[in-house]
Amino acid sequence: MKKLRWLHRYMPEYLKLAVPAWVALLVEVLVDLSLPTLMASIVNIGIRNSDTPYILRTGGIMLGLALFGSLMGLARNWLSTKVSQDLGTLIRADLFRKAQRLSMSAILKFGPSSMITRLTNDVMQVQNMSFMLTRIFIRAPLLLLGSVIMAFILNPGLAMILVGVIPVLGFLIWLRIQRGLPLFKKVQAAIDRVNGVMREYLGGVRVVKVFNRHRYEQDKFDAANQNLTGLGVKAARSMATIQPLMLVLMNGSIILIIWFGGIRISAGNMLVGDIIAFINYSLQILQSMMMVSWIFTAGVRAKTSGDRIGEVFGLEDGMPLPEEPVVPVGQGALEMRNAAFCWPGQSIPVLKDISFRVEPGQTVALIGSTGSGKSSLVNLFSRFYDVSEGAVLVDGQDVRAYGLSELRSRIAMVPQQAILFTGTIRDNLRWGRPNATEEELEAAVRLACADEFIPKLPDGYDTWIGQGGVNLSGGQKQRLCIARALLCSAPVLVMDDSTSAIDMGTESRIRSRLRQHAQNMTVLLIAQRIHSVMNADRILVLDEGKLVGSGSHAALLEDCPIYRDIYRSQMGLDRSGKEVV
Ligand code: TTP
Ligand code: MG
Repeated sequence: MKKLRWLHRYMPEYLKLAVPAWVALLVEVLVDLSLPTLMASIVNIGIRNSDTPYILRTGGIMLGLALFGSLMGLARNWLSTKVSQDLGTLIRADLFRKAQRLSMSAILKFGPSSMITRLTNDVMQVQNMSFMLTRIFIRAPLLLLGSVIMAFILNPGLAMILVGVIPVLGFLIWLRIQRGLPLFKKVQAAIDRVNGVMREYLGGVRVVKVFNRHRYEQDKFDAANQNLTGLGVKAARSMATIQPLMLVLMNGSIILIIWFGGIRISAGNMLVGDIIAFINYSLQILQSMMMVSWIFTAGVRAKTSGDRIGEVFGLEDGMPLPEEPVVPVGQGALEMRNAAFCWPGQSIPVLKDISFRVEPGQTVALIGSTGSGKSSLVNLFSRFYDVSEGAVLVDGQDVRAYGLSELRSRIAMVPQQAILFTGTIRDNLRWGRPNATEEELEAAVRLACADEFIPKLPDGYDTWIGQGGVNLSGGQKQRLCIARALLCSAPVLVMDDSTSAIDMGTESRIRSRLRQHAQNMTVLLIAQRIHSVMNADRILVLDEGKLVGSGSHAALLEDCPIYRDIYRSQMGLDRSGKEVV
């Protein structure tokens, strides 16, 4: 139950509507309980004495009560629907907010598909349960208890039959729950997997088509889907056996009641009306036990889902933040002091003992073979992750001393993967600064050389971009990402291999425009091509997580063998400097 503690915070809001629903329910139950007794009196008094006015009067009262009960039922239904839908909405909103606060490594703990299931399907289960709670939870025990009491009042001897059967039924329900719980946990995990396969397929649909892997993907999906079906059926079956068993037991006890009641009536110890009422109460007990079994089925699912939601709420929020964040001042100096970095969950550091400094306004390039840790390195400045040793400084202050949004608003980032969002080009560009003017927007677009293609698109700036920017070319996407970052007008610009899909001519145009119009900006530029880095103020060479060279192009050619190798391989020269054919 500890994992369900997160539900507490929704209780005040929930109870506001749930309590009136329960009051309405209580009235309904009282009506239900009074009807069989009234009926008994019609049989015992009215029919026995042929007292028609009595029959009509009592019948009228019964009708009135039934109508009133239905009205209450309507109100209660409205309230339960509203309260459970509201609860679902609140939980989903909070889950999304929580997901936004999580650090990268925390989000990766469950993976995107599971996070989505948790936010949708799992919340739905909890929502269902809350609906059941306001509809039948109070009703079932009340009806059960009331019916037992009324049965006792009518005839204690016969009521003993019921008292004998109810614990057996209770035990049956308990037994099923024990079996059901672990099964439903597996069902939710299976939903995660189905979502996962679908997500992966949709994300990589082009690759699937190119490699003609439809059959493979279909099989993968079928396997996940079959698995879900199998588990779902198994879980539902394990719960479904309760109902028939209960029916057999309850109908058995009604036979006993009629049997023993019959004997009593023949002996003149009991009235016919009482037997009718008694059977009615027994049926209500049966009905309420059924409700209890439904609610437990829903409860078992909701508990599993509630735990899964609780796991998300239980994740540590992002990174430890300073109590009193420092206000950033400065023009955008970057520095690393003996920084080392390990990916979460791994023991081998991907960056070792890195120290360098970038002065405000400088352009520093970072080059190194793939996997050498360039992206990992720049991620540290925006504090997507924390260093495991040493320090990362922005404007002379440790990044851990700033508030996260203050820090990140100082560093405009063009990530290695050109990620765009559903919306128009204009929406996407304005991400970093929603209130940017049209002139600022166009200036940023010109710097990124995106003015070369945006006007040619069908709707220009209002062209709709599909999810992930599917309707643009790689180079177009990269240019939009550069413009988006430039529009933030942050003092630091980090470009992670963000011109890899842009042809050399355009790339050098972007570089010269940046040099002319953004002289004050500190630029940290990652690139694979020597051409892209040659003109930087300084070039850092990264190899297997270590900084192996730092200096100008000419200096590095002189004294950094790794840089020389990269240069030669890209110029088509062999080690001795001869052209390779
Ligand atoms: P990167 O820092 O991504 O290497 P890179 O940017 O230099 O490479 P590229 O030019 O191809 O963009 O990765 C460095 C190491 O970190 C690499 O061995 C893989 C590892 N790594 C993880 O373990 N988890 C991750 O999420 C990422 C991105 C990298
Ligand atoms: Mg990279």
